[in-house]
Parts: sequence; C-alpha cells; structure tokens
Amino acid sequence: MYVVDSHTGGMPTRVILDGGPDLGTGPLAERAAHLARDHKTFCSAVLSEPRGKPGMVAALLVPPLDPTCVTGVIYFDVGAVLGMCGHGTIGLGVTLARVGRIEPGRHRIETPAGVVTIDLHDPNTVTVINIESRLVKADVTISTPDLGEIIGDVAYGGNWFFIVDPSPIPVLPANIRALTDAAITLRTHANALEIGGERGEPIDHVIFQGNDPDPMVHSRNFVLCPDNTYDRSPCGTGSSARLACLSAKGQLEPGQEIRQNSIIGSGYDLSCEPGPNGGVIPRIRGRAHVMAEGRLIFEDTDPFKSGIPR
Ligand code: PYC
Repeated sequence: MYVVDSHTGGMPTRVILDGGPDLGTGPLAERAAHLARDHKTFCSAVLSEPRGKPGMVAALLVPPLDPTCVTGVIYFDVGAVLGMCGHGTIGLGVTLARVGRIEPGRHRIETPAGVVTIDLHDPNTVTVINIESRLVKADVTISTPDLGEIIGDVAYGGNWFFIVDPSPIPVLPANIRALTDAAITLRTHANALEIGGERGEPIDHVIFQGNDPDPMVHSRNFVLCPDNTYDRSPCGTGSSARLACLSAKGQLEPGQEIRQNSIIGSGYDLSCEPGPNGGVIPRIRGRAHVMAEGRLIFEDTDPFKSGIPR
C-alpha cells in the first residue's frame, strides 16, 4: 500500500494512492458506506498504532464518477468514515502536487458529501471551496449531570457538528483532556436525545469556541473528532459549519475574511458566500506539508497487522 503522509496545521493526513480495497464504481456515498460496513479492519490497520497515530485521517483515492474531477476521495479516521474533511483536502492538494498529479490552479475533487473545489496557490497553500454548509438548529439546550445546561448549535459542513460558543471550559492547550471529556459527554447526550441532522444523522463532531489572545484572530476552537481525539487544525468542515452559523445569525458578511485558530494555534483564513439553498459556500485557506512517503507492509505473522485494538 503506497501512502504519502502530510500535516495541515499539525493535523495528519495519510493519502492512500494505491493498495486500498475495491469499493466498486457506484456513487461515492455508497462506496463510503461500503468501506464503513465491510472494511473496518483495513481502516484500523492503516490508522491505528503502530502504523498510524492518534488523530490521523486517511484519504483513500478512488476513481471519480464525475469526469471533471481530478480524483475521488473517501476520508476516514479510526472511529468513522467521514463525509468530507477540510484539513485532509488541503493535505490532499499538497500531496497531489508533490507526486506530480496536479499543477498550481483550480481542481475539482469528488467526496461522499459532494464535489469540492481546490485552488492550489503554491506547493503548500490550498483554498478549499467546500460544499454548501448550513445551520440546522440554533440554541439547542443539552443538560448533563457533569456539565449542567449547555447551549449549542447543530450545523452541517460536510460532517455533523454541535457547536458551543462560548465554551464552558477555557479553550487552552492545558485543558485538552477536560475539553475532550466534556465533548464526548455532550456528543453522547446529543445522540441519545436524537439531536442531529434533519434525517436523523448523528452528531459526529463537537466544537467549543473560545477567545484567541491575538486580537487579529476571530476565535480559537477545540474540535472533537469521531475517533475521540481532537483536531490539531481548526477543522475545515467544522469551520464551514461555524461560518454557516455566524452568517445565519448576521455576525458575518458575505466575503468577510476571518482567521480561525485551533487549540494548538494553527490557523485557517475563512470566508463564505451565500449558497443556492439558503446556506453558505465556505472558503478555507490553509497550509500543509508533506512529511513522509512509503509503503505500508502488513506481514501475516505480525500480531498487530490490523493495528492495536482501541
Ligand atoms: O478538517 O474537516 C476537517 C476534519 C474532520 C475531521 C478531522 N478534520
């Protein structure tokens, strides 16, 4: 299996250029469901330790249905197959350039959530123009014995988010453990209460918004991912969902650019335009760096060839 590893603002992406399972030729959402249902061992082998690392997202390249797309891609972390991944798409753009598959300029990429566009500005800088993102339900109250009453927004940005602003816990690196525990508790309660998408889609990510010490930065976030690790980047799909909330509440003008930092201080430049269905079309500009290129080997005699069970 041939892979290239990159990181986007500290968040790792492993692009699988060949050696993945055959998922057929159907719509990408069907192929993603097939991956989630029938290839759990493959997902764990690629991303769990010892071959993978906590937080890592894989980008499995597949043939696109839409011939105008440079590739199709299915993203997954060790907990779930994702509809879309913003940091992964920035990493994918930089990786495709590195292996000589794209030049600077505009390219289309097919994902299970829809076709996204990237602008590759230079070998490390990519703008993602994401699928239409939307606020689904504003000011939803969730009560938990540990956290009390928490108010947040349900929003979609290619994945399903519960966004809490302001965070009940300061968004500081020293609080990553406490933020992780609180976010897992909230997601568990949200899903038990069936607070999610319009068609019953469960919440897969939780965001806590806080202030950033830099006055030029709009806010700093903590994002819990499906694998129960936190996003080292400000989360591209989460930032998209957040843009949809700010825009719906009249707190962001079309085209207005804001800087969003992650809990570790890496950042995206964000803006959005109105979308055709009442949501917004987000633009996410960030930087990625390729770190490694190689073949993953899974020896039959290796007791951890499927990864260390979680
Ligand atoms: O950047 O959209 C994102 C993302 C999703 C999960 C991890 N990163």
